[in-house]
Amino acid sequence: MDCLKELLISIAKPEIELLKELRKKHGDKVIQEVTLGQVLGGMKGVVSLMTSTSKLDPENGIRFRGYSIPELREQLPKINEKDGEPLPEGLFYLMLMGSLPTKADVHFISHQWATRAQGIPSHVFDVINALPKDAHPMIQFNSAILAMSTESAFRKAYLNGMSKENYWDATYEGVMDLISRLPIIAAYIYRRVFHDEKYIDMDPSLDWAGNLSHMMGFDSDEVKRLMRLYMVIHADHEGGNVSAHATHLVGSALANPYYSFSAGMNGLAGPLHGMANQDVMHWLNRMKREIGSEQPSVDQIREYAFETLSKGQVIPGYGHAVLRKTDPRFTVQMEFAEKYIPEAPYIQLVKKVFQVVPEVLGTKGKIQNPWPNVDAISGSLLSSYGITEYPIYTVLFGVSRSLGVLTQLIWDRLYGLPIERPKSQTLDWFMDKAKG
Ligand code: CMX
Repeated sequence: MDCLKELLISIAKPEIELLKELRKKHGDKVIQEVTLGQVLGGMKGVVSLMTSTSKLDPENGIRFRGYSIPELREQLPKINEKDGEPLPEGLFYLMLMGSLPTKADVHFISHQWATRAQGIPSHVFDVINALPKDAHPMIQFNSAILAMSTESAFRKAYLNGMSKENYWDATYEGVMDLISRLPIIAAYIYRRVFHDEKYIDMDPSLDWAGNLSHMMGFDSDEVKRLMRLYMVIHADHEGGNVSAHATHLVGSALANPYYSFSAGMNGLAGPLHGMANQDVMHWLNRMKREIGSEQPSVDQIREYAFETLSKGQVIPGYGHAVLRKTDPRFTVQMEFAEKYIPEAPYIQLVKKVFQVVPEVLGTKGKIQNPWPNVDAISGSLLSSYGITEYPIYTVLFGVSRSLGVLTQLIWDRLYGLPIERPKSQTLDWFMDKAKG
């Protein structure tokens, strides 16, 4: 057993006992009343999942094992201490172990992933190549993830009579393989679709995010720095968001990590979730085209935003199911942009949109949160650094999201969480409840 796994099981054992005790002694305790409106309104605010990797506060945003994004930027190990961004390997360690890693821990994970990444079977690339080039990159990404499940250590061990106590171990092996390989898959799709199939080999001496940037064809320190930040801030958003919940739900049937993560990625591909990052770019570009200006004025943007609402459309990049303030993931990207590329035209535009859209959405009355989310700026930032092909943005989100949802899956198996099976009722049942 490698040192990471040994540490993990030693950390997990007391927690597993604690959970057993909790369920045995306090299983009958009522923790919350649930209204009919909550059930029919997407179960917002209904506590029904246990996830320790991160926690989302409506006012202050995400904290990973208690650490805010600014704290992570300060305290996680970096390649370049003076002017760098934290390594996603460090965030993975933090989410898995619950404490900050040392540089040696991060180096160990980087090395593990670079080694494991070498083993992608050739049929995975055949599967991608069998799809039309104009198939959305998320279709290609998810097909590759499913095709990789032929390698699932979990399924093989299960068929060989693996005991329940060892589910976490086989899951860990699949998760480490899967995470290590996603940058290669994402970069392969990017080069296939947008760069005439001119592929770039991985450089095993690079870190995970640096390698993604390298294999996509961006070797500057600037893009690698951006990629590390991007991979950190999109990694996790507690357990109830669509990609995390879908991964957990499918995993609860003991589906292997590839099937489970694929389910999450299908959810991420929805325009109300991860696809919003590219939709923002389409919205900005449509606005520029229709107004006939590269830099529309604040008044013109206001009018365009009202027009979008009047057509019954959403303004992508704004609003959130949990957050009630500006998303700190938006703020940190804006800080990054202000520091390095304040004059970039898309950044200028995003700032103007930010000045008026919350006010426009506020007039709608029913919206709970008119403030920008992570997607309001991420595409503009990537695009300003030369990654101008919008359909790849959700794939990059997906590569990052693997860190959180797959760490959650390892912990689901450590805790031995059961199959998820909420009760559904008919409309008549709800009508009767309303009367009674
Ligand atoms: N533009 C227009 N209308 C919006 C809106 C927006 N950006 N955000 C919310 N609304 C509307 C909702 O559609 C809903 O209208 P109906 O009652 O007619 O259905 C009403 O305002 C109330 O919604 P809410 O309770 O405030 O928000 P929800 O929890 O239902 O939805 C979200 C949250 C993110 C889906 C929604 O804000 C939205 O569609 N935003 C735009 C898409 C987006 O940016 N998604 C990315 C989110 C972050 C991520 O996962 O990556």
